[in-house]
Amino acid sequence: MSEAITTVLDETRIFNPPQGHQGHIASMQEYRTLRQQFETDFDTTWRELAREHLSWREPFTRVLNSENAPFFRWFEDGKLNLSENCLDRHVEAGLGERTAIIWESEAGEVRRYSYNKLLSEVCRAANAMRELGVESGDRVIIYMPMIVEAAIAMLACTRIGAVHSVVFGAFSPLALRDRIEDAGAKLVITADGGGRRGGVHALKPNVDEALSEGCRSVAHVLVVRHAGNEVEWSQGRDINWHDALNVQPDHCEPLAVESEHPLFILYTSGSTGKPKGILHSTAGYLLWARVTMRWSFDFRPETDIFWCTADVGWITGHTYSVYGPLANGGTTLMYEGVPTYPDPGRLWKICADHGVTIFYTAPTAIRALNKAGDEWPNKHDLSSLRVLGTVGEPINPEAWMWYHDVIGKGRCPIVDTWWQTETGGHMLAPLPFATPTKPGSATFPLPGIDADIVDEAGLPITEGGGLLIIRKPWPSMLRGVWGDDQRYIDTYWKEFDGRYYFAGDGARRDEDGYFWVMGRVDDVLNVSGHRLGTMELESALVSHEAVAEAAVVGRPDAIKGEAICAFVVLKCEPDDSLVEELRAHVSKEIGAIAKPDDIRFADSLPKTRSGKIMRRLLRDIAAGREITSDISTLEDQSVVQKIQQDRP
Ligand code: 6R9
Repeated sequence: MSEAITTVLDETRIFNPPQGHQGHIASMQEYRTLRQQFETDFDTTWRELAREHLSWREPFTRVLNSENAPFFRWFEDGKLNLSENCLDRHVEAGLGERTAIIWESEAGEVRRYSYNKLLSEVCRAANAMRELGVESGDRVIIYMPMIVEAAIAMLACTRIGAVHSVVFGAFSPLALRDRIEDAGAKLVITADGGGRRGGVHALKPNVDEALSEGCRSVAHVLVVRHAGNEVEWSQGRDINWHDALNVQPDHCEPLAVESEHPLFILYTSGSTGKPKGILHSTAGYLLWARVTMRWSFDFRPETDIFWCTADVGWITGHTYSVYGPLANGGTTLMYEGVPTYPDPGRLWKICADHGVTIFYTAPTAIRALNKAGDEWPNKHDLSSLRVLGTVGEPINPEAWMWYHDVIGKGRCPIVDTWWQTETGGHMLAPLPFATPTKPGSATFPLPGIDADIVDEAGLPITEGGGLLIIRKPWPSMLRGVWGDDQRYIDTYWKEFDGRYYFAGDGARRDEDGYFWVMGRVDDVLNVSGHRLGTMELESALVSHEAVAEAAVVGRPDAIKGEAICAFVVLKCEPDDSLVEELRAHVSKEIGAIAKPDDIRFADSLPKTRSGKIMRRLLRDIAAGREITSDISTLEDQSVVQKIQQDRP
């Protein structure tokens, strides 16, 4: 158990919501009534919500089709277009001049896109993509920095029914190649590079490298000129984004697609094999993106300036940097740069400069900024803030309290939102002006979300620890794993024989019924809020010629939540340079976020007689803890002593 978790176990403080403001869901009484409504009249409640919040081209009649469970279909006979819901709808309502996106670069340049401007750019991009042969259902990879063109590219895909797959810009060429191939993408949209720490993080060269082998499905690469770095140009294949858009009309008829039309694929790590392509579909995802913005953040599109710091390469960036705010006709902020550049006050300066009202970030950032000292936030006027959110990993009470006291000055409710790439949007979260909060708890399931904590046999736990599950389907749930139906069933539905969605997280319920998410129960690490599979890391390590065998575990880290600790058995004698070489190798295979923090060489790995690596034991060793696991099944008892002696 990590330190964050042990302190959470002792947490008893409770904070009542601020008085004097009514949230979209105004009280716990209203919350309970709404939950009850979903309970007793599931179909009607979802039907009304979907009719109220989405603009339909063809209305749906059927709410949920469970005939082919767990391949659920929502609102299946309806038709709509996502970009129309995020753009045209607001322009038609007279909001065309409202700011949709505020963008700030690391160097301090600011650009504002009104809904009118965003719509015409999206139309041009959609027309350009069509001209390049992209058709409805085709896959498009987006490998970009945090620039407005990333959001434009996503929305343009949705306008013509293309399926986007955003790949985080820090992923390596090899990781990018895997995703391009798995998705069978026709087009890659990228930029020359992005701004990072005062320099340039080149992207286009990574695309060139990724495409140098395989990837035969890719016909074109659209390149945004942004950072100004030199890039090579492959005639016929590479196309300048600006040139392509400039010649296009700023009107593009949105394609009405079926509710279940695939919207995007987003790759995420699991406990086995390569990252899986989580598939989301159109109507259900969009509905929940819109509704959770209101329920969990109390989003008021007329007045709020919403800032989610997540990169669009992650699900949080999809739902809460782009689709959620735009589906509501509100203003979202995008920042391209690191949070501590040029100093640790940067995020707070941006909040002050733009009058950010709702701020959403990850515990790892909160901890790092807390460590940098109170003088940084105290230099800036944070009085515009009214709601503070957190996501990505369990937040330790200390970080929560700092966020609450120093950033929110005790005025702003903290919304700790638990959800996953797979869930599409928030599942557990407080309602900012209704739910009393406890530091470290994501409180309760949102209305309509039938989440529970059960024991291994699937029986509900009234108090204490167990596994987090979701019983009934919900509109924004994943629709499958791209190209691998069996993996979808095996990963999420097998654990409880198809009865519940298995989230892969452990959780505890306290005496007041609050949920406390404790972290993954599978072999997935959470490093600074990023999911990494131990298996993925291990295969990257063993692909190095010097490595015979590797086992990777997480160890508690005060800032990152978890650090990556690799135990490596070599084919040769260890030498000092090998540690750095292996770290660089993993970074090249996956990306810089996957670089192991510790590499420890061992003669052999502790295994059970049946050949399973004893990860719990390795976790104890990595954390420098006393060994608590039962090692009686260990094949060779001397291994433990040897590994412990080999401390770095
Ligand atoms: C949105 C996102 C999902 C995993 C999830 C869990 C952890 C996310 C959390 C949290 C505790 C929270 N997680 N939010 N743990 N409290 N508020 O992060 O998606 O990248 O798919 O990660 O992150 O372990 O299972 P994703």
